[in-house]
Amino acid sequence: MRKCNGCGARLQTDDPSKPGYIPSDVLAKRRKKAIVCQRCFRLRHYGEDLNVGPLRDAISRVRKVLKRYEKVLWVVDAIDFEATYIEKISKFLDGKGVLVAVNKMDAFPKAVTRQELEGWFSRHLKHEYVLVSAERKTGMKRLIHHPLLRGEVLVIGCTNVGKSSLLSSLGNARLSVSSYPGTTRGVLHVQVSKNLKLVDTPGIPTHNRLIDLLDPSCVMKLDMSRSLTRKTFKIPVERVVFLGGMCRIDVLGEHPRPIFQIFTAPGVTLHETSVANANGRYSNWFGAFLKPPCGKLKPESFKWRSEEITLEEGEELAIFGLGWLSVRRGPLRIKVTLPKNVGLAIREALINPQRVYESR
Ligand SMILES: Nc1nc2c(ncn2[C@@H]2O[C@H](COP(=O)(O)OP(=O)(O)OP(=O)(O)O)[C@@H](O)[C@H]2O)c(=O)[nH]1
Ligand SMILES: [Mg+2]
Repeated sequence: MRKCNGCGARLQTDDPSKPGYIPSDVLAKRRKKAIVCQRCFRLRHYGEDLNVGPLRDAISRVRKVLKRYEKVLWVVDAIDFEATYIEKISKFLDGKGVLVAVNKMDAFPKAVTRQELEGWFSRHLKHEYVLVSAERKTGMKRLIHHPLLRGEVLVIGCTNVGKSSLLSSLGNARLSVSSYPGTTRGVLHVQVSKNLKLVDTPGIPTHNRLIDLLDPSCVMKLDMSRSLTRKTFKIPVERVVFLGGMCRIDVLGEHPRPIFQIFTAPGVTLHETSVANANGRYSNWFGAFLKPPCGKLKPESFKWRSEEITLEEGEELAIFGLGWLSVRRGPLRIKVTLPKNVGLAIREALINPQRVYESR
């Protein structure tokens, strides 16, 4: 059975709503040539994702393939680190040679030095790692000259971290890439050099990133992988900041004027308002003025939770799949309201708050 050369799904001519579909006349015409399924064709040429259903059994499929390989390149997302450098994957890798590629380094603001980022990642990774950007092709030499990358190496990681982008940048392949989690559906081999073959795999799904809750066209509009936007807030208590309609931050507490910055995707509306406005107008703003979500969803389409959190100066709150909040002058006491399963993590500031402030 032939495979799609973009996403690795087994080609089939029966069901357009399932992975790997290709019309039978197209398949017949390209009998001996490289071929992509209808979904990959549309992704490449029209930038649209045909929804072919959720990725099923990715974990068991990846674990099965993993048995055949001794060496693993684990790709994680630098701008969604806590959501993608996870125990669930780490525990599969016992006994394997592991190198971590921390991808999307280009998305950080230009003012941040490589040294600062190196320092932070060296304190937060338990494995050997290389900082890379598949998009800008930086870190590629350090990656391919790493002693682990010889022979056949399996590439794994959560969905949407840039595994296929990295393989396309390293090798002479054109794998399908999109901002929607679950693009790759099967295993694909890429010969990078005489001595190195990398093997792409379907991403391991997460269920706690905001991008896991939105539909493909909305995730594409968010443009989470472009350079992040950042905005500084210096606001009194009892004000509200919205990150689109999906995350509401109420500033609480006694501290007169905390200062914080929000780093998020260019497509996310950042809006500060009064509590009265936030309460009264939210459902009209949801998905219209406040994006994401997109389209006709209502707040009732999601299950919500609220959490009160105090952050000190130099700390950040990572909001999985959405961005992070960094405290410049604290303490900052907030109530965060967001969909129930979206993860939060408090961490040491990734971008030194002093430095960010200076560079504004
Ligand atoms: N800014 C930036 N974006 C990147 C980089 N690498 C990948 N992306 C973007 O990240 C998104 C996901 O890329 P893919 O290569 O499809 O990711 P994947 O890990 O193969 O995803 P799945 O196949 O769903 O598991 C796309 O929108 C890419 O353009 C990078 O180095 N920098
Ligand atoms: Mg992929």
